Amino acid sequence: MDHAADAHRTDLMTITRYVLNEQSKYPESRGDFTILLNHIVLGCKFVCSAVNKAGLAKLIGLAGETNVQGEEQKKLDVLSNEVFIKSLVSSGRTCILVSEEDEEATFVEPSKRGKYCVVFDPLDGSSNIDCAVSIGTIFGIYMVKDSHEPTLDDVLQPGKHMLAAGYCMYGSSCTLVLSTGEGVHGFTLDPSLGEFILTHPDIKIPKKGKIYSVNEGNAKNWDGPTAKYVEKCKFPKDGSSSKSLRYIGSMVADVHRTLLYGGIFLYPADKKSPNGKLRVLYEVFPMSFLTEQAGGQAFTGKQRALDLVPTKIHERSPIFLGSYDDVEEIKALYAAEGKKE
Ligand code: FDP
Repeated sequence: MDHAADAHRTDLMTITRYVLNEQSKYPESRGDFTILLNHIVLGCKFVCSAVNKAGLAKLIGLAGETNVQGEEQKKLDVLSNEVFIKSLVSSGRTCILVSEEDEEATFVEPSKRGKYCVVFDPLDGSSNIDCAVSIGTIFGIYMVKDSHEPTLDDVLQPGKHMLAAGYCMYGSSCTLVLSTGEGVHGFTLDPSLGEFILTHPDIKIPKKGKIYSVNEGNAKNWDGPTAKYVEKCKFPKDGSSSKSLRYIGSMVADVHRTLLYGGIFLYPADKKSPNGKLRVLYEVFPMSFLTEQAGGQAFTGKQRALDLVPTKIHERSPIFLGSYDDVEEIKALYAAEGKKE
């Protein structure tokens, strides 16, 4: 970026302006999506401000509850969840909400109902809160199937049916990355304006990367293809350089780096967790949607991640996502393993 030019820029592409521009391509559109997105953006700004103040405001620490996965809930998780649920319901544009923090889906009361279903993790990477490492919000948006009474089937749809997906990373800057199905765009919060400004237009993931990102502490339980792939990253036999290992342990931050620098992010199945750790609806799908939109691939070990049809709202899946060529390699290893069986 040209920071000197930035300082004098007067024609700012805010996220709202960007979405309104997109909307103008569809004359029949009534602005519902723009209103929904504005409410997601409001939630992100609130959480960003809370995360920034967390150390000072003593928001850090356990809230004394556990979430549906049996993990300890932090105060910031509870707060972020409440903020997003209230903001999404008050938008008047949603009918079903699925949050990582809530065991059951929220069905919006009829008087406030709209046509969108939002699946989200209000504060992903929460084990990193107490040490101020980047964390984030992940979201995906579906359209309710018919204008009938909404049911869980409206959110148990394959990821390829998502209309939009994104994440907001609360890091050294607050960055919102969004795809409405026409490429991936990154917006950075200008705290003085309170606006997200387009700073990373049309993000394209490098075709091949130099980084692999995985929790290697689980290596003893990996299956053959994952173990072989990581071995190849470290000891390539084709004369290429070894890849670097980078693992933050916060999916938003690891995927953000993967989108910008290229490489591969893996959360594979292992003997202890045959379905991996990451949740299909609000982690695997949105991140796979963004990766594909940026020109990369996302694979579960068995199929294209976005083809998966979830049967439960908190279902998990293994995931390998990132640069096209890097994911091609792991797909080949799984295909070879399949032939042996
Ligand atoms: P966290 O447990 O801190 O909430 O699914 C949540 C997640 O973080 C992801 O953000 C992250 O990629 C992954 O779990 C890290 O898991 P490991 O600690 O098992 O590596």
